Amino acid sequence: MSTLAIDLGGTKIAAALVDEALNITGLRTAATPASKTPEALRACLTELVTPLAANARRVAVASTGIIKDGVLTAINPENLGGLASFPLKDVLTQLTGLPCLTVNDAQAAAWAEYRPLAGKISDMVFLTVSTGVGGGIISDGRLLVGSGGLAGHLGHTLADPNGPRCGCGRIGCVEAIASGRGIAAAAKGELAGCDARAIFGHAAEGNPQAVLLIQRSARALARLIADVKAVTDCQCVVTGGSVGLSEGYLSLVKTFLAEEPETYRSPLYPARYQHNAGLLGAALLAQEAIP
Ligand code: ADP
Ligand code: BMX
Ligand code: ZN
Repeated sequence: MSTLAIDLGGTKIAAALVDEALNITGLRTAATPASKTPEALRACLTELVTPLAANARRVAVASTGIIKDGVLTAINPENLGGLASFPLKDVLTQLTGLPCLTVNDAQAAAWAEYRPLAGKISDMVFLTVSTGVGGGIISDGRLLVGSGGLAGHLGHTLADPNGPRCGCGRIGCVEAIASGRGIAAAAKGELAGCDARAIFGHAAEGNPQAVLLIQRSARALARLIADVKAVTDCQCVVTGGSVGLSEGYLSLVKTFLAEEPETYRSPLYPARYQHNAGLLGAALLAQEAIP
């Protein structure tokens, strides 16, 4: 029987049924409520999962935030409209009556993307460039979660000591510069108030400020990828998220990565499962954990 898989991001929430062969049916999406209080998120999840639950054996949630013991704790609450914490597992168990697995979204996506490569490589890093910048590390064939769930939060490493303050409290995180929110926050003048999607549109039309904002993001990501190579000796890096998968972005990152010494370069690939990597990774982990 299927898994009810949910991908909860800072901008959108997706829910679908995923079968043993990873076929996705009944995909439903909603905008993530930007509300400090948990009620709006609970209502949104109720709306999304209710039509799907009857056909599921288990629930699998890939979510933004540090996920520990089924609870979401935001490292950057600004990505969730100020929401700092949410009892994901309890809410979904109550809503569906089904057993539930919860995992960080980028960790889940890393697992989905690694599965087809298992046996060929042992070390891989997944990076999502989306509302935030998230990461998942596969080391020696295993997904690193960490004792507190923090493993792989690579968006909160340093990009620029003189950069903007990140919502996590640090100064100059990669996320504050490279993410969709980071790109939008730096926009000025005629681009002030635009979201990252609109800024990509302006860049495609040749707007010089938009082009610079996207270059700034891609350069920060390339430097992160070089750092990640030094830390993990990964055999490749896979990228996802709406910014990471947008037209031309990965080739720009590759151009900046080529400026780094060869030791720090990794082959870069777009996510094979595109925007569904988080959903599928959570479903795979739940199939393994909840027979
Ligand atoms: P989530 O963070 O909820 O997983 P996404 O991966 O869609 O969601 O990332 C959301 C961010 O991506 C927002 O900053 C949004 O403006 C930006 N975005 C959405 N679509 C595009 C696009 N086609 N090109 C570039 N950026 C995009
Ligand atoms: C943030 C952090 C990570 C998450 C990453 C990408 C929060 C709420 N989230 O760094 O846990 O993996 O964003 O999340 O602190 P997304 O919403 O962009 O997919
Ligand atoms: Zn940060």
